[in-house]
Amino acid sequence: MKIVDASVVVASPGRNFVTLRITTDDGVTGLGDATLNGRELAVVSYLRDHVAPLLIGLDPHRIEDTWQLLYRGAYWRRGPVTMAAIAAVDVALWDIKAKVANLPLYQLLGGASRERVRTYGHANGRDLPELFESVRERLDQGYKSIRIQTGVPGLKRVYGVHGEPEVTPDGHPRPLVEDWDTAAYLRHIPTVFEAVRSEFGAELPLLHDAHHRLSPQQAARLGKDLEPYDLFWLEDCTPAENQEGLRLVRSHTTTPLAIGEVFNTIHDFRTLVNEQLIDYVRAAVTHFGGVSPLKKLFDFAAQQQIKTAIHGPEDISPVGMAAAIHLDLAIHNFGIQEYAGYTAATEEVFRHAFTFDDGYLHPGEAPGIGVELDDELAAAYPYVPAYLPVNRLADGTVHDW
Ligand code: KDG
Ligand code: MG
Repeated sequence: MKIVDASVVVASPGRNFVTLRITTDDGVTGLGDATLNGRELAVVSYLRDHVAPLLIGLDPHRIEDTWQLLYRGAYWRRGPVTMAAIAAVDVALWDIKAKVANLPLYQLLGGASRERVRTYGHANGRDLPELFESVRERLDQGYKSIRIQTGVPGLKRVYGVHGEPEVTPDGHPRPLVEDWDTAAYLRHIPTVFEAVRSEFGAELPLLHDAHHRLSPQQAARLGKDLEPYDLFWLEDCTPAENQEGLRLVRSHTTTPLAIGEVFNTIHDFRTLVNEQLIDYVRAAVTHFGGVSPLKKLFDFAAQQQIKTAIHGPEDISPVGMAAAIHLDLAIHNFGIQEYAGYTAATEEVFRHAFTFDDGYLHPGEAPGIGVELDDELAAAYPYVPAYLPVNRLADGTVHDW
């Protein structure tokens, strides 16, 4: 069996998605997600110009060898563009292998370790009434665990509480500018969790994403202040490329910590895992080089009783999400899966076997990862230039977003 084609489809059914399709001489196809929010076309070029020509003629069954060839063979290691491109190849090859075996991917990863995959959803609100309404909506949809993000008094636009994107007079998009004040945030967030607990009770698992905005000292204070509200986790409390900074946070709080959605190799987690500085590893299949390296990370994390929580926002396509759900079902140290859901247009472009029911996901029993891409429909949603927001302090200084 040989690879005869590797082509890239870019579609924007509500937001941009980049999908790789690999085809074999037997006519079997596999899909991989290569979406890198705000930098999509860099990965498209990496795949079309540099990777696709190398794949033609290779045996699609040699997944590990192809992964090593793309990772080591580029000489230039790591980074989100490279690892998103490699991830798309890895997942497309797993899709092909599982289709040829006539098995859903999770069966090739060791089979099911559970019946269904627990999820959490997002609740957002500018103020408490809006937030409570959003929590109720998620509960009505079946979610059993909920991430809480709110506005902060005095700040106009904050992460998770969406604003309108900005456009230059000639129509080119600009990053939305949010504003930030760490002191106001640190004062406000514990009062939000106090209010949510008194409205929704002690038992509802609650999460919060600090989105890389705090120093280790500030994160330690927030973790301590949130202890009375028994969070499921506090996410990305610091920009954690400074892995050693988590020692300070960890030594001051028992609030569980989750980190890793911007990481793309196991090396980014080395100190965090070896010293058990976090409780959940949060990398995405799509940004971490695929199912093969993510499974290795999860096995490494399991040795320190660390659980998994694959990144699953709206900007991971249903292809990346499907691969994640197969992995979630198979591994032993699964923690929780983020699932933000998709627009109706996205659901039409990407037909998927995975299901969301009563707050739980299941990958389905279709051979492969269980996703088909409708090319004709995809062509009706061309690429739309778009950026992630940026963040500035009151004096104009750029802050982490
Ligand atoms: O593209 C950026 C998003 O993926 C990110 O902001 C989402 O933090 C996020 C999350 O936890 O889902
Ligand atoms: Mg996050």
